[in-house]
Amino acid sequence: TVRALDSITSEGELRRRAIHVLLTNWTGTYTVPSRTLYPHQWSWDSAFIAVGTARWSPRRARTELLTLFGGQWIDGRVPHIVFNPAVPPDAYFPGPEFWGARAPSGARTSGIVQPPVHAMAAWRVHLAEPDRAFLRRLYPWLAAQHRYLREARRMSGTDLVSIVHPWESGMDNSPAWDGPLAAVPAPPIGERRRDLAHIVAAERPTDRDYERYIELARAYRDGGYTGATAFVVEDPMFNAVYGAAEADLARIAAVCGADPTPHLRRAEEITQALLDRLWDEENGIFHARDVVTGELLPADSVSGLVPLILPGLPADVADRLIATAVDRFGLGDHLLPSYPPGGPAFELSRYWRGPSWINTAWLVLQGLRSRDPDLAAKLTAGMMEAVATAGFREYFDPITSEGHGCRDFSWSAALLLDVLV
Ligand code: 9WN
Repeated sequence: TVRALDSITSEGELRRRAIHVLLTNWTGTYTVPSRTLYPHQWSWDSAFIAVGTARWSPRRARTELLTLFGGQWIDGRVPHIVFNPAVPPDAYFPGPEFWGARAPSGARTSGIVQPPVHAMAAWRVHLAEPDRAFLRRLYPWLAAQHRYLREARRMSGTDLVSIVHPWESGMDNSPAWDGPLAAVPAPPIGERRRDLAHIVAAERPTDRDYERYIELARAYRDGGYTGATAFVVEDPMFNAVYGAAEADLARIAAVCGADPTPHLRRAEEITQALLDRLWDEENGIFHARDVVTGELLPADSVSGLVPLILPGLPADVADRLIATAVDRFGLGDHLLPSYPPGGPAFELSRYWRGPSWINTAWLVLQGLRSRDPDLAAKLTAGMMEAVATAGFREYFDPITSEGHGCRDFSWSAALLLDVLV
């Protein structure tokens, strides 16, 4: 009983601290991912933040999502950054001047997207406190977000959507992108990086990576934010989230009195296309496909486990994915790394090349809960242990839980609140 009491007390303490981080990062209309490193509104961050915020203030969670969609473009895209006009333009690079884009609302934004977790988030916000008026308002915007992906991003002509920049994957310097990025020219960018004012270089992407990120973004911008870039990739996590979000859009449509069937059909089509195009039967994991060369990209990444969230994933595929997560990613022994510790590109503390992140753990958890409750419980315990040991850091050493990246990182706090319930 003493043990049980200890763990209850520490869960209460974790919850209190998580809410404190979210309060500190709240601006009045949305939550910054980090006051120092990321002082604007980020697209998929806001979706994760809404999921956790709904656990203590559903009203704020609704505002978070509605504010983000205030940056939506006419074509339906939800930009990966909506810039805060009150923040000095040089606080983050590349800032509003570089992107040179405005939403119809007047908000200055970037021109690329991030994984469409938003319908998943909106559904969870509604479950925390049912609010049909909120869903009715958001549904057409979510539907437009998905229409943009379907119409502008099915670049292989299949049911999968492509990303045209590593930032769109949310896993910027994943080893999966090393091959396609090697082909991108990299003119020097000078001293413009701002991230290195806050975080040691060894925990961030390299200058070579940044040169390519900027070159790809410049080329896409100069093409009017349409068409392809030199980097066109079908990513398993992006597409799995897109499929799972269609399944949640069906639920949202039903509450709004709209027809859920097109969403359900699309969720099935996306699941099938993932199986046809990205499932690597030999290695028991989903791999990204380079749409420029047509080749599957060989690096394993946690992205390749996220299709577990698809409700229609066949049981034998799910079983193999879980086995891969246990055998190669150490799921059950420690927090889920972004890249397998035994792999040739593994780095303990460099961003998306090994460290564990709370958001990808949370996504995998959504798929594990019904399929393997024991492993799901271990993963939840791993998430709690990481933040109890290191605080709400941006990412963690997968073995020791040592914290890396920025402190008081919003989605680490928000998603912890969600799993503490
Ligand atoms: C570029 C905000 C974002 C996350 C991404 C993460 C990182 C930005 C950066 O921070 O990317 O979008 O400046 O490195 O990779 O997943 O959304 O938290």
